[in-house]
Amino acid sequence: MALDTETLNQLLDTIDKFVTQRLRPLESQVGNDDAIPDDVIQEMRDLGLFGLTIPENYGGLGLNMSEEVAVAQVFGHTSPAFRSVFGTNVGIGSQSLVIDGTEEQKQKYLPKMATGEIIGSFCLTEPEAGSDAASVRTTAKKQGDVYVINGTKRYITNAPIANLFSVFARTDQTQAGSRGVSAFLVEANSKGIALSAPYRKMGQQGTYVCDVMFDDVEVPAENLIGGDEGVGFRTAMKVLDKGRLHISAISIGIAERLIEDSIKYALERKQFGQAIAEFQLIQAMLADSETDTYAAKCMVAETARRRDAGENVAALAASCKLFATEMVGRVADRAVQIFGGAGYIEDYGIERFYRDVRLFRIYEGTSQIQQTVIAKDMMRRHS
Ligand code: COS
Repeated sequence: MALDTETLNQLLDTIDKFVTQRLRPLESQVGNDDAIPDDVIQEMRDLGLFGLTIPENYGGLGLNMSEEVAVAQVFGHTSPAFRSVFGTNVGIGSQSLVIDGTEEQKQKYLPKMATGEIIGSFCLTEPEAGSDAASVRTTAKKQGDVYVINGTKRYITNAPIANLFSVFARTDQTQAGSRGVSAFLVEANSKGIALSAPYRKMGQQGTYVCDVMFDDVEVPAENLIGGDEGVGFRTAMKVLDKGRLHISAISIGIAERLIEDSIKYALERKQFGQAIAEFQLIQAMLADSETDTYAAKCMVAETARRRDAGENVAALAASCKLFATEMVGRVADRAVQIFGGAGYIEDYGIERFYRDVRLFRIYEGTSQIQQTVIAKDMMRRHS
């Protein structure tokens, strides 16, 4: 249910203050320590951030898509690692359950996800199934009242701190593609689960990512999401449609932050006897970034509105993700250029954002996968 305007504005204001006053001063520390302080995570719980999109009847705030992207944009004004802590509960770690779970499954897990007591994590990618997500090799074989899961999931965000995994595994060995895949809720303390060491990454330090290995892990049959086999891939795609809009909104927020930093610097920094903002070649970069960001903002707001109105926005969400994530890459590149030497130096934080945003063009579907989703939709509509 949509919030009234005043309540939404209050929420955005609270988050803006938290981001500006509490998180921004910690960016450099988080980048160096590769960890989010525990007290910050507790404050996120207290603010209700883990439950932003979980329906109200399960203890969340039940934000619709338009509200979610508005919040995500504000959260984009700081390092993306902060958002990642609660990002899986708001997005890919909870939405399989929210969208396709049974009532019993929702009642069992969602209230604790809304408070942040349970952290959810989305296990789709495998060593041999990245962009080709329908080719998952992880198996789930039914034996009496349980499914026995075997396989490896790769690059799983928040796996090191997760309590609950949404796992996509093949229940029908005779079906090679998407139709043999089912989705499961697997508690992280189940016997037979092992985690790799956390990955060391190009950017987004403070975001936790590792592999998850399943060795004869027994999962109660009632943890098959929605109770039906063979529809797990579709569940994953529905979750990703939403996730792609969320990532687009974060990209917009970061672009806004980088523009703010760039204009401030360009007005202060003097060369040839004047502020570099006075030079038209600098102005061109600022104007291109502003225009790029505005375009992405319009796309995302419109697609979110259409999703809230009940439309299938799979291809539009792909367009948003393609444009917004490539856009923030351009904006970050221009920010480095405007800062010049300072843009390459750690102390200014610009190079950190430059590295952080690179991931957006890869995870939750690469830019090339978004292009294929868009083109497939075009061909379907025109055939
Ligand atoms: N919503 C609902 N159902 C969807 C859907 C969507 N957005 N997209 C596809 N489906 C359904 C299709 O309707 C089809 O159903 P039927 O078998 O009942 O006809 C099924 O899913 C398979 O669809 P399709 O044939 O399009 O699947 P492909 O194997 O061609 O793959 C891509 C589609 C490439 C788009 C998909 O594999 C993908 O998104 N890959 C990237 C994965 C990704 O984002 N990974 C990141 C991991 S999370 S960080």
